[in-house]
Amino acid sequence: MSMKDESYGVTKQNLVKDVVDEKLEEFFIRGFTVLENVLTNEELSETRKRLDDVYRKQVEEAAQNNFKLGDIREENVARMIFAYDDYFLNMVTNSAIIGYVKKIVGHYFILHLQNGIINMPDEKHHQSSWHRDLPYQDFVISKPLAVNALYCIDEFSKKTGGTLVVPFSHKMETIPSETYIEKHALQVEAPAGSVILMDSMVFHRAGYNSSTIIRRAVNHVYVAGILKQQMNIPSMLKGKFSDNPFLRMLLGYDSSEANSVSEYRLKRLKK
Ligand SMILES: O=C(O)CCC(=O)C(=O)O
Ligand SMILES: [Fe+2]
Repeated sequence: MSMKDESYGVTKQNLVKDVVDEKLEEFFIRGFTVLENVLTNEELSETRKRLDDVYRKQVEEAAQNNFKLGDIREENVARMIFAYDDYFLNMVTNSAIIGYVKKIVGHYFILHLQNGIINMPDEKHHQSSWHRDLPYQDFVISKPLAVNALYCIDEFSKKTGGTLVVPFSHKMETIPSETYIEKHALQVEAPAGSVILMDSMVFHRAGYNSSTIIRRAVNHVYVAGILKQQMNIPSMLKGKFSDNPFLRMLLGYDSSEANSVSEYRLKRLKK
């Protein structure tokens, strides 16, 4: 037995059998972990191109409604990108990620959001303010209700503005002081193609991009089935993908509220 295996007076210890367990232990204790090599280089170049295209489309949509995304601090964020380009459903349904989500929030979960973040060189991004992805929530809970999968589409480093996180902050009701954050926040450094798996209650923010490359990310929040979606995804998709039972659950087709007691009971009758 090596020194590091010794313990005293301990009756229970986590058991780590494989790399998934190792990552999960890190996730539950620190609030986040990094999974490398989730996307290939080909997928990354395709994603960059398609993300920029969807963003352009959303800029045009705003223009048609006579405003600029910058007017509402939405510049360089593309929302619900899978509803604009099916290609982005691959990230939502990635089997490795879904495997983790099941182990974290349980078997019944829905997609709350999918955002593309375009962190431009030498520009302050709105996501660079400290926040939780379940905003305005100030509780502590023993099991996560929500988990983020933040895909690094370009390299995350100190220079490119990798995400900053406050470890363990999913266990704190309030955001720690500036002094504490200054001392203990970490900046995630990860190669393009990695995924940051994070408890949605962890305080985090996008870093400042002082490089010359664009630092893109695609963020996903998966929530326990009792929570809401950021937008009404089923109404946005108009039935698309609803013939697949897994996608029905994930995209929220099966969790919309019944409009009456009769409708609620008729739904149960069909189950
Ligand atoms: O881009 C990042 O580093 C963080 C993005 C983020 O916090 C978000 O999309 O909620
Ligand atoms: Fe966030």
